[in-house]
Formats: sequence, structure tokens, C-alpha cells
Amino acid sequence: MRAAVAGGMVLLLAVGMLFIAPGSGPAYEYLEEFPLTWTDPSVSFGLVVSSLPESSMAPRVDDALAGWNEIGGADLDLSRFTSSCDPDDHYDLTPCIAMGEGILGDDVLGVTMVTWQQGEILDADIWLNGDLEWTDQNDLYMEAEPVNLQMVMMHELGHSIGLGHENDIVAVMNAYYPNGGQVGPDFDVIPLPDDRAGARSLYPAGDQETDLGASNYYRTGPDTSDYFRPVGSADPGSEVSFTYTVHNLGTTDQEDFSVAFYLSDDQAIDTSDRKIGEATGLSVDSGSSLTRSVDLLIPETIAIGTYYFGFIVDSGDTIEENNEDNNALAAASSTGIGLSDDDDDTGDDDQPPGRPNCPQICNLLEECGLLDELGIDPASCEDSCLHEFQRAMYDCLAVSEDCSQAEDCLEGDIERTVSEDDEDGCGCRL
Ligand SMILES: [Ca+2]
Ligand SMILES: [Ca+2]
Ligand SMILES: [Ca+2]
Ligand SMILES: [Ca+2]
Ligand SMILES: [Zn+2]
Repeated sequence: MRAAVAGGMVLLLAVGMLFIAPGSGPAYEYLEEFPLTWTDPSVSFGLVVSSLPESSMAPRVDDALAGWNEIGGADLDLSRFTSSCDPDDHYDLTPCIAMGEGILGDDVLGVTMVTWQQGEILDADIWLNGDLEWTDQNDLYMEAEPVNLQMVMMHELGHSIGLGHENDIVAVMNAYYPNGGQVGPDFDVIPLPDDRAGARSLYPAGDQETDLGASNYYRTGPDTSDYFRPVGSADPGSEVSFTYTVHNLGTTDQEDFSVAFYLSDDQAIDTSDRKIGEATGLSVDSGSSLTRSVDLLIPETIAIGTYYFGFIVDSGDTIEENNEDNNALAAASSTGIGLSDDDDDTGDDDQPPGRPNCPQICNLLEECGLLDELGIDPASCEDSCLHEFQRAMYDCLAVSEDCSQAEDCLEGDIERTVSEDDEDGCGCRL
């Protein structure tokens, strides 16, 4: 009997560069070169609830267990028991989950110890890094702390059922947080196509599921991904490049479906929004995700204002899906349309209140000397503004009028950037 260490996850280093990932086939990895599985896929984990920052986080552990159970075509029945357990005893045949301080390195979010013998998993114990700040809220964009508990739990549980790291695509089993991001307008944190294919391969079952989903995260290059967010400003009549990712979460390949693109004044995308394009004849295999870019023409006739780009998967509704509610998605940040040229002297007259654009945010930060402090090059700030600031910070900065307000928006996050840079020279963003 030996213990195989399933490596921890490290913080994602996201950059603003844009690459398009080729449509790739299932690529899941096993923990070892051969499959390791539980002989009985009904596995019950203990959870040291008292080790969590708040007991209200325990339901996210349950949701993570359920995420694996709900995969069509896979036979898993993970559950949680309530009596105590020891996360450091890897030979007691009792899977145990706990959070602890001072156990894991700064850049490791969690670790799973899997004990196995002759291809059979006998025990799996999970530590989460209690030195980090965690959240039970799934509808926050996952960029750094607070770390999404359900996502990391789901990743570690993936190890506990025999899956290894798959770093070449957006997947829960990607070793780089936030792994694969959420799906659809309700920010579902669920196993993604490649994860599902891996689970089906280890624990095959006969049932089928049909489901495409809109990913709010996409691959930008080797080991980097980002939330889907277009340019911060654009003019009517101009073309905007738009990158989107569609997950095939189901058991069957899908062909000849369409994706429609919209401009909306809110983050709820539906067919009543302004349709500005459609991609047709798309296909994506089971276990795969499709990432494509399109150039979208912003109508000359659109009213000047702030909009969200968005898309709807299977816009022709030719596919009957198990879940029709995860197909529409808005960008993580807004785009000012027709707001970039200030013809008047007053500066912001044509700007809706409370919604300045990237040039204004960058100006404010430069005037306040904060760009320097953040290590952001003024020349590239406008182009990368939306990549530089977390959503909450962007919204806060957008309504800032003076330096002390702007400083308040950034407070805490500046320190984190500086200390991460100092520590390993990685140029981490927030
Ligand atoms: Ca154990
Ligand atoms: Ca769907
Ligand atoms: Ca709308
Ligand atoms: Ca449909
Ligand atoms: Zn891992």
C-alpha cells in the first residue's frame, strides 16, 4: 500500500494576451499511468466542519460532491458523513476533508492524499489551505482571493476519484485556479466537459445527458485563462473582436448548432436584447469545449451608452437539452459604446452617470499616482484596463471622483499585488 500525492493547485497568473485554443478532444488524465478507482463508487467523506472559517461553507462541500454525482453517463455516489475524522490518517480507510493553517505553501490551495493498492482506491484525504481567504459565494468572478470553496473542493474531489491534472484546457482538473470558471448566467460551478469525460471513463454508466453550456471563462494561452470580457470602449459602426467558449457537457457529440451575439444594457442576456450577429453550423464533441472568435459589427444606429456583450448558445434551439438555463451569458465587464470621443470641453457630459470608461479610470489613477504604485504602464493601461482590475474594483473606480476614493477602491489589493511581486517576481495580477 502506498500513498500517491496528488499535487496541489497554484494561483493562476492571468495575462491580457489573447490566443485561441484549438477545439480539442477529451484530454483528461488519470492520477497514475493506469486507472485508479473505488471498487464501490458510493464513497462517504468526513468533513471537519469546525475547521471551516464558517459552518455555512459546509453546503458548498455538499454541492461539490453533488457536482460529480450529477454527471450523466457516470456512476458516482459521493456523500458526506457527520462524525469526526482524521485528515492525517491516510490508512484508516476513512476519507476526510479539513481546512488547516500553516500546512500548505502560499500558492497551494488544496492537496489530496490518495491511498491505493492494485488499482483500487482505499482512502483519500483532503486538506484545504486555511491561510487563504475563502468564499461560499459562487457568483463572484474568481480571480484571486477570496478563493471559491466549491471549485477547489470539486478539484480535490476529482483527485479523490482518480483524476489527475489536465492543464491544457479549461477544466475543473486544471491545476491552475480558477481552473475552468463558472457556467451560464447562474454561475454554476460544475465539472466541465473534460472532467465529465474523465469521470465517465473511470465510472461508466449507461445513462445519457444532452447539454451545451456557455462558459464565462476561456483559454488565453498556455496555462492562462480569463473571464470573457470585450474591449472597454468602442464606437458605433466599428468591429469588435469577441471570443466565446461553448462547453459540451453531455454524452453525445453536437453538430450544426448556432450561437447568437447580443448587446444588452444589463447582464441578463435574452432574445429581447439587440442581436448583432450569429455563428451557425458549429459543432463540438462530447467531452470537449469550443472556443471561437468573431468580429461583431456594432450597429451605427445604436444609442450611445454602456452595454454588455453577450451570447446565447443553441440560439436556434435545435437541441433539446437537459439544462436550457445555462446557455445565455453576459461579459464580465461592460463596454462603453460611443463614449470614447469627448467632443465637448466639459469632459464627461455624454457619459452616463456612474459609468466612466477605461480612459477615465486610467487618467484618474495616473493623476493620483496610483498607476505607478500598481506597476501598470500608463501607455498600456487603457487597452488592458478591464484585465487589470477585478470586477468589483472596476465598478468602484468607475464612480470614483477623487484620489482618496480611488485609493479606497484599491485598498488591500495594492498590498497584495506588491507582496506577490516581491515574493516570487511573478508579476502576479490581483
Ligand atoms: Ca483517511
Ligand atoms: Ca444547456
Ligand atoms: Ca438584457
Ligand atoms: Ca436548446
Ligand atoms: Zn490538483
